[in-house]
Amino acid sequence: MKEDRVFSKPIEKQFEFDEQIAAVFDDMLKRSVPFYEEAIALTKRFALAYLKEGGRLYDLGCSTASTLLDIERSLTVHAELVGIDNSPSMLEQAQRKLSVFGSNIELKEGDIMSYDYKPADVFVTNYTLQFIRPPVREQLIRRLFEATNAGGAFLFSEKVVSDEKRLNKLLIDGYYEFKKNQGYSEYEIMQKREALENVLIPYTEDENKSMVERCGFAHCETIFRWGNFATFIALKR
Ligand code: GEK
Repeated sequence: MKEDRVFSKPIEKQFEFDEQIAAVFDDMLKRSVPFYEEAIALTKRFALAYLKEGGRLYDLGCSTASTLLDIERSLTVHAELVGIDNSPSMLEQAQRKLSVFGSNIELKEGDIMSYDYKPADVFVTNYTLQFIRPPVREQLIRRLFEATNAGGAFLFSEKVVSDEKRLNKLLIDGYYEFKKNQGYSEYEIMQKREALENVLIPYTEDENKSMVERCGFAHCETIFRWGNFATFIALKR
């Protein structure tokens, strides 16, 4: 796995999911998202519980398809697994992995905002809603709710903030310490923070929950939280 050193040089533009990021992406996520592997393991566990025989699961912002491959390996039913991403570089990396594993996952290049979703038992969007502009984020969730089969689930992970000022600072400090412990320098951390400014817009845990409930999901539960990262499940009755 190629090591992520993207932000060790001065940045020239806002954060983009381009070739440079895609090439180091698996390493970047493991070292930038606390408990990434555990969050994916939980996503898999809950996704499998709601995925029915002959059903369909979408992973929105599937990047290099790590989550989908993990789910496919544990499937006990016949189901269609579809990954959507609008970054051709990410999908190239994903396709390479799919070929190595002889996978049947379908990859689609497209914008998750306008994609024509077929009915599905499970929607997954891990660390991706945060990149959707707030004025249209709820629109997307509403569309996902409509496409979710009764008895289905929506699983999502997000970076979160606190609306209590001091707590929010402590959460951010804790996160930077995590990144330092993963081998990122202070310079790299600050550069990435700058590149993500106005690109990654996190909500509070409560804002995420009320958003999906406003869109029709009957219940939303936090199934994992470490500092400013959380994984949720929302159900459609
Ligand atoms: C993982 N889920 O490994 N349409 C399609 N794709 C998009 C859009 C959009 N509008 N906006 C962003 N993306 C993965 C990690 S990364 C999270 C997800 C991160 C895609 C973008 O190209 C990228 O691949 C992904 O969403 C977000 O768990 O890098 O922090």
